[in-house]
Amino acid sequence: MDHGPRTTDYGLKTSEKLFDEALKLMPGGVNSPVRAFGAVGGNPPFIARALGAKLWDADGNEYIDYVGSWGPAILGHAHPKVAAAVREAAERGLSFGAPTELESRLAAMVIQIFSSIKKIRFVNSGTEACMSAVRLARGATGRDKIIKFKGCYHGHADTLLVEAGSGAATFGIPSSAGVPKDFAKHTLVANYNDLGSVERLFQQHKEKIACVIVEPVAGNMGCVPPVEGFLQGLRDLCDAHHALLVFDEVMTGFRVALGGAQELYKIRPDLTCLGKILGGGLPVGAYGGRKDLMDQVAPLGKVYQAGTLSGNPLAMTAGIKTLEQLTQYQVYDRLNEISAFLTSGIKEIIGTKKIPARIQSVGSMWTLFFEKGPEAFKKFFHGALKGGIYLPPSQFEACFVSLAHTKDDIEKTLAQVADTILTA
Ligand code: KE4
Repeated sequence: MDHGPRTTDYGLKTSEKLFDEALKLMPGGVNSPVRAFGAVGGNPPFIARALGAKLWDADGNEYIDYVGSWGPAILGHAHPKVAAAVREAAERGLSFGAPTELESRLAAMVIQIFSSIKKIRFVNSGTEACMSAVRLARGATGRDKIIKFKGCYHGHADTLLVEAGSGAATFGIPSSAGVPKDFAKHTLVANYNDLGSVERLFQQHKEKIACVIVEPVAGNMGCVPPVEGFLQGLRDLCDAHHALLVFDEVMTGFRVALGGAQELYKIRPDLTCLGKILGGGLPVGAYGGRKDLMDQVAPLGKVYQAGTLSGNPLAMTAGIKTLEQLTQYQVYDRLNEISAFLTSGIKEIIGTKKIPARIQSVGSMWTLFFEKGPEAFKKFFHGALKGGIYLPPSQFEACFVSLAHTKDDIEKTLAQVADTILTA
């Protein structure tokens, strides 16, 4: 069994040395902020290789992986059928900037899976998907304002990088430098699972709201499921006020069910944003929905959106091969069963050891919340990492189980959690 790289594979470069070098070259030494371990301290392991549910870092340490590249690795890393198909596709050229049959094949698969999606546009990230869906909602309704929820994350487009200040419903306050107040003022912020805060915004801004964009299961404040009636309430409010309902299923799509949260909770959005699993680990995002809306996207309509590498053959190939695996018989029964083995095991540990913590989950996405706050999470995180369990380095992220996690992986994880949670 190949146990990943030896440190010598990288000329004795340890993660620490690699991080020192990276810090000189890239802001924070990373290409996405959360990877820098800012919320938990310490230096991030530099990953050299991954296979199935395992990661190996540049120092040769092995981990059981519950980040899964923040969701895409639902099959496990380097699935042989996906990797082989991408290798073959690369031999035929990496990108053409011209239509290919592969795009139509993946589009047809998604449209088959999501009954609310009649037409789809591929982009390169979840950010692009959400940004474009919001632009389309504004273009189609002629309205400028949008409603998002505090704690929900839809990528880093200016109009969505906006958090409420305190208070239930307020004008958006930029959560990043560089977002002009003039942009943020069109982004209204409500409280997740609080329909009243949404209703008040619709009352205050009659006829001015283009859409409500929501994570149908929140994953970016840790895993927070929708309370009974919340999603249907959003559907009803959007219908009553002639606004569009946009489900950001970048994380939940193909995750909480093959057809995402809209399948699980039986709510039909007008537009859906997808990403992560859709590309199987290669950069793919997408937005899609009602035909009368999607036909307003260039070149057919007046809502402009474009992308050099959108729909490129390698990413399409990875997506097609990933969905081929996910559409097999009883895949989600298997995934949910192994996930429940983990989450119920953690729940039992918390209960018997009387730990002030709680686990929240929907299928194979879960978060262990520490009531004593970030310090407790930080201790737990590092204890788990030392014990070979790789978790997201932030209390406010979701963990993911893959189809490659075995009973043995889960038993090892539970033993480590039982050990480490006492130190938290
Ligand atoms: P990307 O642009 O990162 O592909 O997708 C943005 C996005 C949109 N919508 C949802 C619900 C998302 O969760 C994301 C991205 N998720 C984060 C982690 N929760 C990606 C990790 C990171 O930022 O490095």
